[in-house]
Amino acid sequence: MKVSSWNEWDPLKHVIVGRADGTMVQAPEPAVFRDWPREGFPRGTYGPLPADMTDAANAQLDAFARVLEGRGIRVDRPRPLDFGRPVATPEWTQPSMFGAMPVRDVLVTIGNELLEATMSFRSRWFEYLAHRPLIESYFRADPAMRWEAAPKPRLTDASYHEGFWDAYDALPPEERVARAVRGELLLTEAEPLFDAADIARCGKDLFVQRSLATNRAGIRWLRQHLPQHRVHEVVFGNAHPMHIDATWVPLRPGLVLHCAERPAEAELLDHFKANDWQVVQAAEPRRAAAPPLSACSRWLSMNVLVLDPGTVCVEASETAQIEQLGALGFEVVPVPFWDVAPFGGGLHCATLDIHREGGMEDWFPRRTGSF
Ligand code: DAV
Repeated sequence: MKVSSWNEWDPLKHVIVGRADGTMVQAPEPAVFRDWPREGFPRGTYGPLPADMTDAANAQLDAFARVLEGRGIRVDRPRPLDFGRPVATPEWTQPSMFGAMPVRDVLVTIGNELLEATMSFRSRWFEYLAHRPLIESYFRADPAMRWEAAPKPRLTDASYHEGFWDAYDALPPEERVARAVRGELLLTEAEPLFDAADIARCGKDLFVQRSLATNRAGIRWLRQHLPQHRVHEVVFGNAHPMHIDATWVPLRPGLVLHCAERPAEAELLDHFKANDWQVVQAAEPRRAAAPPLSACSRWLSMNVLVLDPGTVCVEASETAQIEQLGALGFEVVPVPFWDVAPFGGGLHCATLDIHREGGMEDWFPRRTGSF
Protein backbone atom coordinates (compact mmCIF):
# COMPACT_ATOMS: atom_id res chain seq x y z
CA MET A 1 0.00 0.00 0.00
CA LYS A 2 0.98 3.64 -0.25
CA VAL A 3 -0.26 6.98 0.99
CA SER A 4 -0.54 9.34 -1.97
CA SER A 5 -3.32 11.68 -3.10
CA TRP A 6 -2.97 15.11 -4.66
CA ASN A 7 -6.45 16.09 -5.69
CA GLU A 8 -10.16 15.25 -5.42
CA TRP A 9 -10.54 13.32 -8.70
CA ASP A 10 -7.68 11.00 -9.71
CA PRO A 11 -8.52 7.25 -9.72
CA LEU A 12 -9.27 6.18 -6.14
CA LYS A 13 -7.47 3.07 -4.85
CA HIS A 14 -7.78 3.20 -1.05
CA VAL A 15 -10.15 5.12 1.21
CA ILE A 16 -11.34 5.35 4.81
CA VAL A 17 -15.13 5.31 5.36
CA GLY A 18 -16.36 6.59 8.76
CA ARG A 19 -18.64 4.88 11.28
CA ALA A 20 -21.75 6.20 13.04
CA ASP A 21 -21.31 4.23 16.30
CA GLY A 22 -21.68 6.24 19.49
CA THR A 23 -22.06 9.66 17.81
CA MET A 24 -23.25 12.34 20.25
CA VAL A 25 -25.27 15.51 20.16
CA GLN A 26 -22.48 17.46 21.79
CA ALA A 27 -22.71 19.13 25.17
CA PRO A 28 -22.53 22.93 24.97
CA GLU A 29 -19.08 24.44 24.47
CA PRO A 30 -17.99 27.85 23.15
CA ALA A 31 -17.92 26.60 19.54
CA VAL A 32 -21.12 24.56 19.57
CA PHE A 33 -24.67 25.68 20.15
CA ARG A 34 -27.48 23.12 19.77
CA ASP A 35 -31.17 23.80 20.44
CA TRP A 36 -33.30 20.96 19.09
CA PRO A 37 -36.24 20.72 21.54
CA ARG A 38 -38.60 18.91 19.15
CA GLU A 39 -36.03 16.17 18.61
CA GLY A 40 -35.38 15.75 22.35
CA PHE A 41 -32.27 17.92 22.68
CA PRO A 42 -33.29 21.39 23.97
CA ARG A 43 -30.51 23.91 24.55
CA GLY A 44 -28.01 22.73 27.14
CA THR A 45 -28.82 19.02 26.84
CA TYR A 46 -26.68 16.41 25.13
CA GLY A 47 -26.45 12.69 24.60
CA PRO A 48 -26.10 9.88 22.07
CA LEU A 49 -28.05 10.03 18.83
CA PRO A 50 -30.94 7.49 18.96
CA ALA A 51 -30.00 3.85 18.37
CA ASP A 52 -32.39 3.40 15.44
CA MET A 53 -30.84 6.39 13.66
CA THR A 54 -27.34 5.05 14.36
CA ASP A 55 -28.29 1.63 12.94
CA ALA A 56 -29.77 3.22 9.80
CA ALA A 57 -26.66 5.35 9.26
CA ASN A 58 -24.32 2.40 9.76
CA ALA A 59 -26.34 0.34 7.28
CA GLN A 60 -25.84 3.07 4.64
CA LEU A 61 -22.14 3.48 5.49
CA ASP A 62 -21.59 -0.31 5.25
CA ALA A 63 -23.44 -0.45 1.93
CA PHE A 64 -21.34 2.44 0.59
CA ALA A 65 -18.16 0.61 1.66
CA ARG A 66 -19.35 -2.49 -0.24
CA VAL A 67 -20.02 -0.41 -3.38
CA LEU A 68 -16.46 0.94 -3.25
CA GLU A 69 -14.97 -2.51 -2.59
CA GLY A 70 -16.99 -3.88 -5.50
CA ARG A 71 -15.07 -1.43 -7.70
CA GLY A 72 -11.74 -2.72 -6.43
CA ILE A 73 -11.11 0.10 -3.95
CA ARG A 74 -9.59 -0.85 -0.59
CA VAL A 75 -11.79 0.40 2.27
CA ASP A 76 -10.68 0.80 5.90
CA ARG A 77 -12.88 1.77 8.84
CA PRO A 78 -12.02 3.71 12.01
CA ARG A 79 -12.31 2.37 15.56
CA PRO A 80 -15.08 4.26 17.40
CA LEU A 81 -14.23 5.51 20.90
CA ASP A 82 -16.61 5.82 23.84
CA PHE A 83 -17.66 9.29 22.67
CA GLY A 84 -20.03 9.75 25.64
CA ARG A 85 -17.08 10.05 28.00
CA PRO A 86 -16.03 13.45 29.35
CA VAL A 87 -12.62 14.63 28.19
CA ALA A 88 -10.21 17.20 29.55
CA THR A 89 -6.92 18.95 28.99
CA PRO A 90 -5.21 20.82 31.85
CA GLU A 91 -7.13 23.93 30.69
CA TRP A 92 -10.73 22.74 30.26
CA THR A 93 -13.16 19.83 30.61
CA GLN A 94 -15.84 18.89 28.10
CA PRO A 95 -18.72 16.55 29.04
CA SER A 96 -18.63 14.53 25.79
CA MET A 97 -16.84 13.93 22.50
CA PHE A 98 -18.63 13.77 19.11
CA GLY A 99 -18.08 10.73 16.86
CA ALA A 100 -16.03 9.24 14.03
CA MET A 101 -18.23 9.52 10.96
CA PRO A 102 -16.83 12.57 9.08
CA VAL A 103 -13.24 11.41 8.62
CA ARG A 104 -12.71 14.23 6.08
CA ASP A 105 -12.95 16.86 8.84
CA VAL A 106 -10.03 15.49 10.84
CA LEU A 107 -7.43 14.27 8.33
CA VAL A 108 -6.14 15.35 4.94
CA THR A 109 -3.85 13.54 2.50
CA ILE A 110 -1.56 15.88 0.56
CA GLY A 111 0.78 13.85 -1.63
CA ASN A 112 2.54 11.32 0.61
CA GLU A 113 1.70 13.31 3.73
CA LEU A 114 -1.17 12.42 6.04
CA LEU A 115 -1.88 15.51 8.16
CA GLU A 116 -4.00 15.63 11.32
CA ALA A 117 -5.93 18.93 11.54
CA THR A 118 -6.03 21.01 14.71
CA MET A 119 -9.86 20.90 14.87
CA SER A 120 -11.60 23.75 16.67
CA PHE A 121 -14.29 22.12 18.83
CA ARG A 122 -13.36 20.81 22.28
CA SER A 123 -15.69 17.85 21.63
CA ARG A 124 -13.53 16.92 18.62
CA TRP A 125 -10.07 17.48 20.17
CA PHE A 126 -9.45 13.75 20.65
CA GLU A 127 -11.21 12.51 17.51
CA TYR A 128 -7.90 11.68 15.79
CA LEU A 129 -7.58 8.77 18.25
CA ALA A 130 -10.38 6.94 16.41
CA HIS A 131 -8.14 6.98 13.32
CA ARG A 132 -4.76 6.32 14.93
CA PRO A 133 -4.85 2.51 14.62
CA LEU A 134 -5.19 2.94 10.83
CA ILE A 135 -2.61 5.74 10.64
CA GLU A 136 -0.10 3.66 12.62
CA SER A 137 -0.63 0.71 10.27
CA TYR A 138 -0.09 2.93 7.20
CA PHE A 139 3.09 4.32 8.74
CA ARG A 140 4.41 0.79 9.24
CA ALA A 141 3.39 -0.38 5.75
CA ASP A 142 4.57 2.60 3.70
CA PRO A 143 8.14 3.75 4.40
CA ALA A 144 7.62 6.86 2.24
CA MET A 145 4.55 8.10 4.13
CA ARG A 146 5.00 11.38 6.01
CA TRP A 147 2.91 11.53 9.18
CA GLU A 148 2.27 15.05 10.42
CA ALA A 149 0.02 16.70 12.99
CA ALA A 150 -0.70 20.42 13.15
CA PRO A 151 0.04 22.10 16.51
CA LYS A 152 -2.42 20.80 19.10
CA PRO A 153 -4.61 23.80 19.93
CA ARG A 154 -5.30 24.97 23.47
CA LEU A 155 -8.97 25.86 22.76
CA THR A 156 -9.22 28.02 25.85
CA ASP A 157 -11.91 30.73 25.96
CA ALA A 158 -9.35 33.02 24.25
CA SER A 159 -9.86 31.05 21.00
CA TYR A 160 -13.54 32.08 20.74
CA HIS A 161 -15.35 35.41 20.66
CA GLU A 162 -17.36 35.48 23.87
CA GLY A 163 -21.14 35.16 23.46
CA PHE A 164 -20.75 34.75 19.68
CA TRP A 165 -23.72 32.49 18.96
CA ASP A 166 -26.40 34.46 20.83
CA ALA A 167 -25.35 37.71 19.17
CA TYR A 168 -24.92 36.13 15.72
CA ASP A 169 -28.22 34.26 15.68
CA ALA A 170 -30.07 37.50 16.50
CA LEU A 171 -28.77 39.18 13.31
CA PRO A 172 -30.75 39.25 10.05
CA PRO A 173 -29.43 36.75 7.46
CA GLU A 174 -27.84 39.42 5.20
CA GLU A 175 -25.88 40.82 8.14
CA ARG A 176 -24.66 37.33 9.09
CA VAL A 177 -23.43 36.80 5.53
CA ALA A 178 -21.71 40.20 5.54
CA ARG A 179 -19.97 39.37 8.80
CA ALA A 180 -18.89 35.96 7.52
CA VAL A 181 -17.39 37.57 4.40
CA ARG A 182 -15.56 40.12 6.58
CA GLY A 183 -14.18 37.24 8.65
CA GLU A 184 -15.95 38.29 11.86
CA LEU A 185 -16.88 34.81 12.96
CA LEU A 186 -16.62 32.56 15.99
CA LEU A 187 -12.88 32.06 16.16
CA THR A 188 -10.28 34.57 17.31
CA GLU A 189 -6.75 34.57 15.90
CA ALA A 190 -5.21 33.46 19.22
CA GLU A 191 -3.82 30.26 17.65
CA PRO A 192 -3.91 28.40 14.29
CA LEU A 193 -7.18 26.50 13.85
CA PHE A 194 -8.47 24.53 10.89
CA ASP A 195 -10.65 21.56 10.02
CA ALA A 196 -9.28 19.44 7.18
CA ALA A 197 -12.64 19.60 5.37
CA ASP A 198 -12.12 23.30 4.67
CA ILE A 199 -9.41 22.31 2.16
CA ALA A 200 -10.20 21.61 -1.53
CA ARG A 201 -7.18 19.96 -3.20
CA CYS A 202 -6.32 20.74 -6.83
CA GLY A 203 -2.72 19.51 -7.15
CA LYS A 204 -0.34 22.40 -6.54
CA ASP A 205 -3.24 24.65 -5.51
CA LEU A 206 -5.08 24.19 -2.24
CA PHE A 207 -8.19 26.32 -1.70
CA VAL A 208 -8.89 26.76 2.01
CA GLN A 209 -12.12 28.25 3.29
CA ARG A 210 -12.11 30.68 6.23
CA SER A 211 -15.04 29.41 8.28
CA LEU A 212 -16.54 28.74 11.69
CA ALA A 213 -13.83 26.09 12.07
CA THR A 214 -10.86 27.64 10.23
CA ASN A 215 -9.20 30.97 11.04
CA ARG A 216 -6.58 33.06 9.23
CA ALA A 217 -3.81 31.74 11.47
CA GLY A 218 -4.77 28.18 10.53
CA ILE A 219 -4.49 29.00 6.83
CA ARG A 220 -1.16 30.75 7.42
CA TRP A 221 0.09 27.65 9.23
CA LEU A 222 -0.92 25.46 6.25
CA ARG A 223 0.82 27.85 3.83
CA GLN A 224 4.06 27.74 5.79
CA HIS A 225 3.81 23.98 6.29
CA LEU A 226 3.32 23.28 2.57
CA PRO A 227 5.91 25.47 0.77
CA GLN A 228 5.66 23.49 -2.50
CA HIS A 229 1.94 24.37 -2.74
CA ARG A 230 -0.04 27.54 -3.34
CA VAL A 231 -2.41 27.79 -0.37
CA HIS A 232 -5.27 30.20 -1.09
CA GLU A 233 -7.58 31.69 1.52
CA VAL A 234 -11.13 31.78 0.15
CA VAL A 235 -14.46 32.95 1.52
CA PHE A 236 -18.05 32.59 0.33
CA GLY A 237 -21.31 34.45 0.99
CA ASN A 238 -22.44 31.85 3.51
CA ALA A 239 -23.93 32.72 6.92
CA HIS A 240 -22.84 29.35 8.30
CA PRO A 241 -19.53 28.46 6.60
CA MET A 242 -18.45 25.04 7.85
CA HIS A 243 -16.27 22.98 5.48
CA ILE A 244 -15.80 23.77 1.79
CA ASP A 245 -17.18 20.48 0.43
CA ALA A 246 -20.81 21.55 0.02
CA THR A 247 -19.81 24.90 -1.48
CA TRP A 248 -16.85 24.58 -3.88
CA VAL A 249 -16.30 21.02 -5.11
CA PRO A 250 -13.62 20.26 -7.77
CA LEU A 251 -14.83 17.34 -9.93
CA ARG A 252 -12.06 16.90 -12.52
CA PRO A 253 -9.44 19.13 -14.14
CA GLY A 254 -11.25 22.18 -15.47
CA LEU A 255 -14.57 21.65 -13.64
CA VAL A 256 -15.74 22.82 -10.23
CA LEU A 257 -19.26 22.55 -8.77
CA HIS A 258 -20.38 25.69 -6.91
CA CYS A 259 -23.30 26.32 -4.56
CA ALA A 260 -25.08 29.38 -5.99
CA GLU A 261 -26.67 30.15 -2.62
CA ARG A 262 -23.14 30.81 -1.32
CA PRO A 263 -21.67 33.26 -3.85
CA ALA A 264 -17.95 33.13 -4.59
CA GLU A 265 -15.85 36.28 -4.69
CA ALA A 266 -15.34 37.75 -8.17
CA GLU A 267 -11.58 37.30 -7.83
CA LEU A 268 -11.92 33.54 -7.29
CA LEU A 269 -14.31 33.16 -10.25
CA ASP A 270 -11.98 35.24 -12.45
CA HIS A 271 -8.99 33.11 -11.47
CA PHE A 272 -10.74 29.86 -12.37
CA LYS A 273 -11.98 31.28 -15.68
CA ALA A 274 -8.54 32.65 -16.55
CA ASN A 275 -7.20 29.10 -16.16
CA ASP A 276 -9.95 27.61 -18.36
CA TRP A 277 -11.92 26.10 -15.49
CA GLN A 278 -15.68 25.91 -15.82
CA VAL A 279 -17.63 26.90 -12.68
CA VAL A 280 -21.01 25.10 -12.70
CA GLN A 281 -23.82 25.98 -10.29
CA ALA A 282 -24.94 22.80 -8.51
CA ALA A 283 -28.46 21.54 -9.15
CA GLU A 284 -31.20 22.40 -6.67
CA PRO A 285 -31.24 19.86 -3.78
CA ARG A 286 -34.29 17.65 -3.44
CA ARG A 287 -34.87 18.66 0.20
CA ALA A 288 -35.97 21.98 1.68
CA ALA A 289 -33.76 21.33 4.71
CA ALA A 290 -31.34 18.77 6.14
CA PRO A 291 -32.91 16.02 8.31
CA PRO A 292 -33.51 16.51 12.06
CA LEU A 293 -30.45 16.50 14.37
CA SER A 294 -28.15 17.41 11.48
CA ALA A 295 -25.83 20.41 11.76
CA CYS A 296 -25.29 20.36 7.98
CA SER A 297 -27.43 21.90 5.23
CA ARG A 298 -29.53 20.51 2.38
CA TRP A 299 -26.50 21.21 0.13
CA LEU A 300 -25.04 17.85 1.16
CA SER A 301 -26.63 17.04 -2.23
CA MET A 302 -23.38 18.29 -3.81
CA ASN A 303 -21.08 16.59 -1.27
CA VAL A 304 -20.05 13.97 -3.84
CA LEU A 305 -17.13 11.51 -3.92
CA VAL A 306 -15.29 11.34 -7.24
CA LEU A 307 -13.94 7.83 -7.99
CA ASP A 308 -12.03 8.85 -11.12
CA PRO A 309 -12.36 11.75 -13.59
CA GLY A 310 -15.33 9.99 -15.26
CA THR A 311 -17.13 8.47 -12.26
CA VAL A 312 -18.80 10.06 -9.25
CA CYS A 313 -20.82 8.83 -6.24
CA VAL A 314 -23.94 10.95 -5.61
CA GLU A 315 -26.67 10.59 -2.98
CA ALA A 316 -29.30 8.33 -4.57
CA SER A 317 -32.39 10.51 -4.04
CA GLU A 318 -30.75 13.70 -5.39
CA THR A 319 -32.09 13.15 -8.88
CA ALA A 320 -31.44 16.67 -10.17
CA GLN A 321 -27.81 16.47 -9.05
CA ILE A 322 -27.50 13.01 -10.62
CA GLU A 323 -28.93 14.26 -13.92
CA GLN A 324 -26.66 17.31 -13.94
CA LEU A 325 -23.50 15.25 -13.41
CA GLY A 326 -24.66 12.76 -16.03
CA ALA A 327 -25.08 15.61 -18.51
CA LEU A 328 -21.55 16.79 -17.63
CA GLY A 329 -20.28 13.39 -18.82
CA PHE A 330 -19.96 11.42 -15.59
CA GLU A 331 -21.04 7.87 -14.90
CA VAL A 332 -23.02 8.43 -11.69
CA VAL A 333 -23.04 5.81 -8.93
CA PRO A 334 -26.16 6.48 -6.80
CA VAL A 335 -25.57 5.86 -3.08
CA PRO A 336 -28.40 6.17 -0.48
CA PHE A 337 -26.88 8.35 2.24
CA TRP A 338 -29.31 10.83 3.82
CA ASP A 339 -29.61 8.74 7.02
CA VAL A 340 -25.92 9.51 7.60
CA ALA A 341 -26.38 13.32 7.57
CA PRO A 342 -27.11 13.71 11.32
CA PHE A 343 -23.78 11.97 11.97
CA GLY A 344 -21.81 14.72 10.27
CA GLY A 345 -22.22 14.94 6.53
CA GLY A 346 -22.40 13.34 3.10
CA LEU A 347 -20.31 11.11 0.85
CA HIS A 348 -17.26 13.40 0.77
CA CYS A 349 -17.39 14.15 4.52
CA ALA A 350 -17.63 10.44 5.37
CA THR A 351 -14.48 9.50 3.46
CA LEU A 352 -10.77 10.18 3.35
CA ASP A 353 -8.73 9.22 0.35
CA ILE A 354 -5.50 7.48 1.30
CA HIS A 355 -4.41 6.64 -2.26
CA ARG A 356 -5.36 8.06 -5.61
CA GLU A 357 -3.22 7.51 -8.69
CA GLY A 358 -1.29 10.41 -10.17
CA GLY A 359 1.10 13.06 -8.95
CA MET A 360 1.20 16.77 -8.22
CA GLU A 361 0.22 18.84 -11.22
CA ASP A 362 -0.24 22.56 -11.79
CA TRP A 363 -3.78 23.18 -13.02
CA PHE A 364 -3.58 26.97 -12.55
CA PRO A 365 -0.50 28.11 -14.49
CA ARG A 366 -1.93 31.65 -14.95
CA ARG A 367 -1.64 33.75 -11.81
CA THR A 368 -4.34 36.39 -11.40
CA GLY A 369 -5.18 38.88 -8.65
CA SER A 370 -3.92 37.68 -5.27
CA PHE A 371 -3.81 34.08 -6.52
O1 DAV B 1 -22.45 23.29 4.12
O2 DAV B 1 -23.96 21.91 4.75
C1 DAV B 1 -21.32 20.39 4.74
C2 DAV B 1 -20.04 19.78 5.18
C3 DAV B 1 -19.99 19.27 6.55
N1 DAV B 1 -18.77 18.53 6.80
C4 DAV B 1 -22.82 22.32 4.75
C5 DAV B 1 -21.77 21.54 5.52
